[in-house]
Amino acid sequence: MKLLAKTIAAVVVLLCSPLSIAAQTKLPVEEAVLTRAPNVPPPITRTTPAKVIVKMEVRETVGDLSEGVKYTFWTFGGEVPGQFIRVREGDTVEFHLANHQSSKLPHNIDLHAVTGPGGGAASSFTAPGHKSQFTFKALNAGLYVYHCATAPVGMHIANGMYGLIYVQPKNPLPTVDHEFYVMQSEFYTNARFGEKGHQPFSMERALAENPSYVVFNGSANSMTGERAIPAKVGDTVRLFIGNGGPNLVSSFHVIGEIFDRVYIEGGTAVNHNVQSTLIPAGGSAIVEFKVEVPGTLILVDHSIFRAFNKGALGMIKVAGKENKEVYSGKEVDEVYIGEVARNVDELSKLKSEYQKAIEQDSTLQSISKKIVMNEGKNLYSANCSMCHQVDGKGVAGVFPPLAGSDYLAKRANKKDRTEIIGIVINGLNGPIKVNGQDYNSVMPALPQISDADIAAILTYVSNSWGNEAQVFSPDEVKTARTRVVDTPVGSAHP
Ligand code: HEC
Ligand SMILES: [Cu+2]
Repeated sequence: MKLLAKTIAAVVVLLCSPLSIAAQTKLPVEEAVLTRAPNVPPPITRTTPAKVIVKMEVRETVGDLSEGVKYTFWTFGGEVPGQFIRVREGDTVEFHLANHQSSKLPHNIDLHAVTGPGGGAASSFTAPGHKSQFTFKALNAGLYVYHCATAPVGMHIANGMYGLIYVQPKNPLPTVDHEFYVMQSEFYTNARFGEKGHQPFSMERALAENPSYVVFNGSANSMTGERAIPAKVGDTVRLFIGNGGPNLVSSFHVIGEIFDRVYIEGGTAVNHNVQSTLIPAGGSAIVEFKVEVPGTLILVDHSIFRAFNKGALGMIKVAGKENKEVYSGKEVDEVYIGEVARNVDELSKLKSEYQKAIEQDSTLQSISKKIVMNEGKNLYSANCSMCHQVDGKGVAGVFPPLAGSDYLAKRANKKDRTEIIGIVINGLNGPIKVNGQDYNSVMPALPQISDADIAAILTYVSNSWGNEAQVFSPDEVKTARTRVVDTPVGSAHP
């Protein structure tokens, strides 16, 4: 925000460039405010045209595609997606494209907002360590994608070279509380989603249109957790959404909201009351919605495996007071056993047969343990590590250690392990001693976790960081659950 203010302050300067069309018409000259996602430059309040100077630098840089996953991105402005450009319908745009000397390849820019050959591509073709300039008149209002169009075009786009330019209409859209910039795109790596380390581009997967990542704003976690977009109950939110592709069409949806208005494909036509809107590769949409109740809204591509398994997921965290008339929250929570019951029985029988088969084969056993340990690690990191820490060492005096914990070791190596399973199901409070140190605090209950998940977590914690114990099986947890469920030892949520 500070940066924005500074840039705006540094803006309106009157000068004349001998090269440009604007020189003859004596337009006022200003430098465009460029922002990084999810920020959008402030609305343009001018009511007459100007000559707007856009300065953009191409950089090839290594960044995060997901937690621990590195990728060499080719970028407009240092990040994916490229910086957001905002001009006004009728403006003359003088575009300066620089290609950093550290780049290995030439690049250029094709702006869909340009009326002219290649959208500026040929005029902006720039070798490493050079810069180019061209000028165009923003004749058509709307939200437009820009991208690199240097051969092989698909590869330049696949590596991150795209962004949005908004040509604000002469009659601007009404002011809203928040404007955000969200751009979907895919990444193609040989390795599967989430595999750590530096992952190179896979031309084969790009040709097969089979991405390992589908993301918003350049990475799988660009808008989740602490990086979620904030809003308040009562706010109207406008999202400028683009799809860089290179291949897929987005079925853009916000879980928990309905779009009050959609500027279809980023143009002038407005649709109302929309659940999901299609955004073609190389296309856009503007959506607006008022948030009525607090909670977390989830941005997804409703081609839903992309959202939950490939990264196309973002969050808007809405703060504010509940409105029970609009949304009640959970009103009934009862056990319901219908037609599926028989099938569940059969499935659990098969699972336990499978388990027994594994127990009789040492190779299968060791593979199965590795799978469980890996699942346990992920579950631990999602459910326990915020308190007990990733390395299991806890926080002295506050959260007891699991690494080398005598308390855990004793209970994980008993014949009957109901007590330790009960701690994960019901939580724990009251005084305990771990490795000679006293703790008297509260661990919240995690009753919504499945038997298999608890088994995996406990197997992981009791076999990591030097700990050792037998594998916990889902059946063992299931049996323990029936014994502990009525006698909670502690719970942060009464
Ligand atoms: C919100 C913080 C928090 C979370 C999340 C949490 N714990 Fe705990 N845990 C505690 C606290 C605090 C204690 C000590 C409770 C007491 O003083 O009675 C504890 C105690 C324990 C103990 C017994 C003491 C020891 O160090 O051996 C085990 C085992 C344990 N937790 C495992 C887990 C596992 C497994 C998870 C994830 C499923 C988990 N905890 C999630 C806070 C947490
Ligand atoms: Cu390029």
